[in-house]
Order: sequence, then structure tokens, then C-alpha cells
Amino acid sequence: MKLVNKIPIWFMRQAGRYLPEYMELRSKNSDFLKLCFDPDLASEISLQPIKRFDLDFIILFSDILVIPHALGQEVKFLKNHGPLLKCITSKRDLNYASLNKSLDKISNIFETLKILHAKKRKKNLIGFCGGPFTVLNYMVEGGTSKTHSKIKTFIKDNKNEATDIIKIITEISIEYLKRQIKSGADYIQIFESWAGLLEKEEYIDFIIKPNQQISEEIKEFSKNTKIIHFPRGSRKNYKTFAEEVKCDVMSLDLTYPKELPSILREKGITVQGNLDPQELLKDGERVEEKTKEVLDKFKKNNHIFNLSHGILPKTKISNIEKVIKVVRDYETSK
Ligand code: 1CP
Repeated sequence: MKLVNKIPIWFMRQAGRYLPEYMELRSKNSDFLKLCFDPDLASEISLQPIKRFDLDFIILFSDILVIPHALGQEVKFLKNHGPLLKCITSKRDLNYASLNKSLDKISNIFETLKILHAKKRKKNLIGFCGGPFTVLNYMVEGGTSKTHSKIKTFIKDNKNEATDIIKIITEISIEYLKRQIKSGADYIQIFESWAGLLEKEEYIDFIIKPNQQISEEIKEFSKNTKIIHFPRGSRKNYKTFAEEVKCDVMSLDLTYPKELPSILREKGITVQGNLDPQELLKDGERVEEKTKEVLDKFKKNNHIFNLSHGILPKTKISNIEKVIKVVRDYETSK
């Protein structure tokens, strides 16, 4: 008899603005951060995509920018604009007294995870944080940026200061993740969404080293917790990342070098990804074709099906359903 492997599936930003049930709840709760800190509502939102689509992974509903908030920076989410932070240029701009005091401000998130853990049944529960450089990027830019000029200048002209702040972010992120694990997370994902801005020495110092420290300390704390790394946009540096940072799963966008899947296979690292979320804005037939292409591309790898970045707000539910059906019907025999 042929052994059939089913490919697990979830979507980055599966709890979010493309879902009518999310939009309804959101319309009654205008303060996004408050929503993240409300365990009943946050757990309900985390479960919305599971109830609708029966996905294999539950991801905590929260945001990577709760860490700047915990560190004393002013963080707001404006309607139709995205995040707005009061820019910092020095660690003195932070109101950071101690790890414990900072984490106390966001401790409701651990309550959300405990609720989800109690309700997860056979699903996997994912906790997460931002990669330290990505978090620093938002802290220095003050929000979403097209040019990233402030962060680029900052790390060139004030390398020591940037290194000091990255150390603080790394330290708090590690403790934050440990508490997520204690509260029931089976997997943790580190979203280093702006890794692609850096090259060479800067990539080593600001991407590799902090992520290495996170992985090592988390594995030491809990060897059974699976670590998903997402150094988005890394291009050829995906290989450096895979060489240097302990990963159980590597999430890929569209920039990875073509030899990477076989390198990951040899290292026993699962591939996560990588359907382009833009494809989900197109018609159903093409969605089917593109989903199959991704499945075929990674058929020799251990694979968790996902996107190359988050679901876009205009995505049609029927296209998400189509992707799930194609993945569920796909049978591999490795
Ligand atoms: O208006 C709204 O309702 C808020 C939209 C929204 C949502 C649903 C934001 C604002 N964040 C989130 C949730 C969120 N963010 C999750 C929840 C779980 C899930 O995936 O379903 C996760 C994991 C994140 C992570 C996150 N937030 C990242 C990393 C992933 C990525 O997209 O690269 C980043 C960069 C953020 C910052 C952020 N939060 C929200 C916005 C609009 C942004 C800015 C994104 C940008 O700069 O492009």
C-alpha cells in the first residue's frame, strides 16, 4: 500500500480583514491594540479561520508591534493607514525599566494562548514575535515605510546605538516567546519581514546574530517547540540563514534561490510557503493552477502549505476555499 502524506495548511494573516466575521467584530472595536489585549475577543478571532476552513494551524491573534508598546513606545493603529509609532533614535527614548515590568503590560496575550490551548483539539497552536531588526525598523521609521531611509541611515551612522536597541528587543522577545510556550504554543514563528533590506556584514550583525540567539535560547528552554523562521526577502542570504540559524521550518517568499529546497531537505528543515497572495486576487482556475505549481515544486520536501506573505484584504473567500481543496486533494508519496 502506498503511504499517503497529507500536506498541512495555514495562511499568514488568516485572521484578518478579508474575513467578514473579523470585519464585523472589528467594526465594534476601533482600538486594534485593545483587541489584541482582550483574551476572549482575540481567541475568538484566532479561531474564526479555523471554524470557517478547518485549517491545520491556529495562529495567535496579536501583532509584532506589541513589543514596542511593551518597551514604552507609543504605538497606535490608525484606520486605513496602518501602524503609527512615535519615532525613536536612541534607547533613551524608550521607557524600558525591566523585562518583567514590560511583559506585564502585554501579559493578557498569554491568557489568549491559554484559552486557545484549551480549545485547540488536534490543531497546532502558533505563537509569534517580530524579528528584532523588523521590530527596530518600525520603531525607527514610525510605521510602514516605502524607502526605509531612516532605518538604513540609523544603522550606518549609529551602529552602536542600533546594536544596543536590538539587544533589548532580542532579550524581551526571547522571554516573550518562552512565556508563549509556557502558555501553550506548540510552534513559534519569527517574522523577520524586512530582512531583505540588509546585505553582507549588516545582514550578519542585525539578522543572523539576533535570530541565532533567539533559536538557541528557545531550543535550550524547550526542545520540542518547533521554530519557524521567516527571513522575508533574503534572496541568496536564505542560504546563509539556513546555515547559521537553527530552524525546524523555514517560510519562503518568492526570492529564495532555486537550490534552497534541496539544501533544506538535507538539513531536515521543513519548507513553508509560498503561493503569491496576489494570485488570490485573480480568477479561480488560475488559483488552482498556481496552487498545484507550489505543491509540485516542494513535493520532495517536508512541506507546510502557506503563502509568500500575508493574505490581502481584498481576497475572495472562494479563492481561499479553492486553495484548501487543491491542497487537501493532493497526495504525495515520499
Ligand atoms: O485594521 C486591522 O484590522 C488591522 C490589520 C492587522 C491584522 C489583522 C494588523 C495591522 N495586524 C494584524 C494581525 C497580525 N499581524 C497577525 C495575526 C495573526 C494572523 O496571521 O492571522 C500577525 C502574525 C501579524 C504580524 C505582523 N504585523 C507583521 C509580520 C508579517 C508581515 O506581514 O510581514 C508585520 C510587519 C506587522 C505590522 C503591521 N500590523 C498591521 C499592519 C497594517 C502592519 C504593517 C504592515 C506593513 O508595514 O506593511
